[in-house]
Amino acid sequence: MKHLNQRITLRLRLVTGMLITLMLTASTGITRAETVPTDQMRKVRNEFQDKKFGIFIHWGIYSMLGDGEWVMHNKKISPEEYAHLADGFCPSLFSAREWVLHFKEAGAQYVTFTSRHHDGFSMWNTAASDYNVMKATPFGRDVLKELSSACAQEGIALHLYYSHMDWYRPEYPTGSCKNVPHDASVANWPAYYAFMNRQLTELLTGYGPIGAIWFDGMWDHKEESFDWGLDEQYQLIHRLQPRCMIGNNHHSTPHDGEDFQLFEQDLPGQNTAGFSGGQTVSTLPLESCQTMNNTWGYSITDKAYKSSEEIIRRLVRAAGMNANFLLNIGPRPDGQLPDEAVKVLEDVGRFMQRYGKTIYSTRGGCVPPQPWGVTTQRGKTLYIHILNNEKDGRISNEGLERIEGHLSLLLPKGKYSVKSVKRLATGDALTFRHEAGGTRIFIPARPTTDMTDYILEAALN
Ligand code: FHN
Repeated sequence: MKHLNQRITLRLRLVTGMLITLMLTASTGITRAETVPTDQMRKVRNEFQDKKFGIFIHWGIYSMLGDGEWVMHNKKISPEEYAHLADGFCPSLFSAREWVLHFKEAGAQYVTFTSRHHDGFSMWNTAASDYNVMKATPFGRDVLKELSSACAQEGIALHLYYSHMDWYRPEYPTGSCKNVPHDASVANWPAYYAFMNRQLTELLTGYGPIGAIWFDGMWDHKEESFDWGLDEQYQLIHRLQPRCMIGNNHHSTPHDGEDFQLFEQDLPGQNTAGFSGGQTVSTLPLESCQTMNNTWGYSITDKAYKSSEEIIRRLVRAAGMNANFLLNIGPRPDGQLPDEAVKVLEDVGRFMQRYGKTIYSTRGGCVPPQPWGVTTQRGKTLYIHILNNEKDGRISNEGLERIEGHLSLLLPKGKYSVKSVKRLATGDALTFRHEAGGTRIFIPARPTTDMTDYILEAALN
């Protein structure tokens, strides 16, 4: 009887969900991604937003050439020639556990690993193709298996990047990336689609709980007529792991069935990198992925690393815009993380240790981004992050105003009122007053030690 009741309740929920979806779609044209997720998925999405900070890993046989993950395409390397890289792939210093300990020390809560990038090489022991890290390399270890065990051991969630585009397989119908041409007559979409779904099934059945599948490469075919078969593929993923989220870096507003929205090298609403022209910010959880230097995969010459301070500020800005921050690392061909990346992880870790409570489990604050920085919020606590205090290694007052001889910032008027404000690092209470334009907070002379992010904590009524 109990089971019958449960089944009836479940059915009712399902039907109600479907009805709301249909009604919304019919009356507003909004896609399912914007409508009613299951209770379970709502919880998963919320937990994802709480995590706030993840590490992106671009690692594959391309790393051996030290020229980024697009080297096959950029250098017009034929699949036959490129495949020889696998013959020499033996990352003798690879330790999944060491990686994960570094991520954990940095305060990251999840890792997104490139299971298969555009070069078509699979970084796990897939039965769908011998072109994989276990069978085609002298290394002969299932890198993904090791990573998933290390993640499980250390409590880090595992997300998987999976490329829709493939420069290696002749069955994949070449799209806008034409540098590695294939004989169009052998392209076979049904075969390729079945191959991808076989691989996705393996990933979702053999590597423990997968937090998300992170698709990329769909932009290779922008033609309306090209049907990627997303509905069926997304259903497969949700059927195999109902708690697995789906994100797709198609550079446009989320499609039906997606659980979070991605922004590449940009914060939500921006389009400085040129990948977000076609997208509007949705109500889904948001994630901004960014590189430490200029490349995703290992580049032996790209030393243009952003400073740790700059990376921390990007993470904080993302949180202030209600987005997670996915920070990329391109490990070396020997399996180690570049020294520069390790240093950044250590520095970010120190910041998160001290100020993580202003980031984790917060949402973008009730005060939208301002010229001086951003706010994050948990319940009635508002964290005010002054991010412009450093310029060229010196204190800067950009975005702040000097009023009656004192430095101050204005929280513009909104549906909130401030009860008290203190400086987070010291607990010192700060003076503030309500003005016509909002709440003005007076900031004491700032020590040079808090230059990365000068944080105030305000209690709201
Ligand atoms: O082409 C890829 C690129 O190599 C990298 O994986 C990034 C990560 O966001 N996404 C693609 C470009 O949109």
